[in-house]
Amino acid sequence: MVAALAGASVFLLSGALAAGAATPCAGSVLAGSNFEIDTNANLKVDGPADCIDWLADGSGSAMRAGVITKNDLPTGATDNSFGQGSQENDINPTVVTGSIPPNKSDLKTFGLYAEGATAPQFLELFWSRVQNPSGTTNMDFELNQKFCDPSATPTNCSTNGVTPVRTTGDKLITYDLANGGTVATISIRTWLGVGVWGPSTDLTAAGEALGTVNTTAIAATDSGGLGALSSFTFGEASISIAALFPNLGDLQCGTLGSAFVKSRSSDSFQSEIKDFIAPQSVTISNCATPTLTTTASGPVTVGQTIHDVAHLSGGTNPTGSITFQVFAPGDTTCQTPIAVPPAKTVSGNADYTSGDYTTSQAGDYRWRAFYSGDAHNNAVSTPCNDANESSTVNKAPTSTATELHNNANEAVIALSSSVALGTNVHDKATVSDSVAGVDPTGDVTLPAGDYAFRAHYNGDSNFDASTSSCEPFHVNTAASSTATELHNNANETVIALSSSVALGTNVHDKATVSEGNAAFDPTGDVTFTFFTNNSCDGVGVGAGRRLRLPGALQRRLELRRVDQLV
Ligand SMILES: [Ca+2]
Ligand SMILES: [Ca+2]
Ligand SMILES: [Ca+2]
Repeated sequence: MVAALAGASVFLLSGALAAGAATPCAGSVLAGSNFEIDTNANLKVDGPADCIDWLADGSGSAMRAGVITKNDLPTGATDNSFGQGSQENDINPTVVTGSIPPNKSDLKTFGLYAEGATAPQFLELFWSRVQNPSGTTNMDFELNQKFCDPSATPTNCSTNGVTPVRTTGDKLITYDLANGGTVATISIRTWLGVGVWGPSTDLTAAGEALGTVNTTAIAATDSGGLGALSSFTFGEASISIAALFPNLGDLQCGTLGSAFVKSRSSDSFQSEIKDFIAPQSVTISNCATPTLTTTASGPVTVGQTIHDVAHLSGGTNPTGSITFQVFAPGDTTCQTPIAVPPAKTVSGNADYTSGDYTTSQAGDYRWRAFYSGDAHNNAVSTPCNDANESSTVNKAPTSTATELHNNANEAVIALSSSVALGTNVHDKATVSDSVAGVDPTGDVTLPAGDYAFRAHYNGDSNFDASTSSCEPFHVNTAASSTATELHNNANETVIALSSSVALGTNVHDKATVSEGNAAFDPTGDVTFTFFTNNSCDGVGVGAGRRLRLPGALQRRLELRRVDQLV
């Protein structure tokens, strides 16, 4: 059953308000139409050049372009039909599988055609059936606004999963042929809000429809692929579009999206409906469908405004409004719209510009535009990711400045100045930008040179990175003093300066390095020099042992990071 719905195609009636039909052909046609609803219904063109029929031309030709046909499931045990007792007002008729009884119409194919490519004013319909049962012939074409598609959301299917849910204003075209009759009565009913079909209007009597049946067999070669048709198994009808949408040319237009046919047991409208051919997706409309394209602004820098321009064309004196939606850069499928008022009042086919939207992120903003439609024009909108429907927003520049501070008193240390050894300092980085309402985020790093700071801001999704100037400074060395003591090797006693010792005494010298810096301990070497005079004059003799001071002492310049992001 579902498979029977596959391959749905669409035909479109549009612009019906624009122009009249061509010169009517000299044949059996509905007034104003060129489509042959032959007294003995057939599919081939019989009349002169102005005439048209289901086939592109005379005997042996194929279906003309634009004809939509839909076959029933094969006749026999796998055919589907409505369950016993189903009738036209049922909103959820049951669907059953099985052969159609010989006293009922076993449907074969139905077809539709919109007469007039650019200015259609007539809708043609045909039905065909396997055999001609006794009794009256009653075929109902149901035209719905919604099409049942089990794979769509929503499906728009009734509970049987095949026929669509009905909408107020749906149409039912009834084709009723008396037993032995050759001219059908074509009537129309409208689905009412209360959930029943409204009263029948006889379109045949009103001159707004014409329907006939084949009284002789139609050869397979003249059937456009329907196969050989015995008498009374092919019926055709022409209906004025104005009858489908009665206010045509006045106030209203309408659109129908689904068509299917079913057989009814008798002239009684309440009688049982039996075989059907599953719905076909169609677009039957007397509304103009304007073309809507757009041109989004950009590129700009984050924080600046963007807008969209909608180009409306092809409408029939369009009125109504155009609204705009914008979608943030991450919303690549347009899931979360941000309305950009004001809605623009439409007055004719023209360009309409949205309000400004102030950006807050770098990236590609997406736009959609929606035309409301009006009494003569269908609503149209641009899809997500339509051409020219994105505004590029670039990152904003930043600058980073630094200041060196003394921890002890927060005083700013001037560039290239000197501080005492052991001074604790920290660097303060300030990231600046010129975008109101959007602030940079991210990190500032302070990779210290030996004696300079440079701050680097790594940027974020909205702001470019920036690096401060080099911030040099100098750390002074601290003072130290070195004192010596002469020791007697024998007893480690200190030998006073300028005193005397006995000949042969072994002595050594001890050096002490002192400094007043609490943060640092001195490292390096002490070199001893022995002099043979009493005044350390000259170069000395016999360099003594060179000693290394306790080393690997830690430098304690402290680096601190201070975030002051604005
Ligand atoms: Ca015909
Ligand atoms: Ca014909
Ligand atoms: Ca069927």
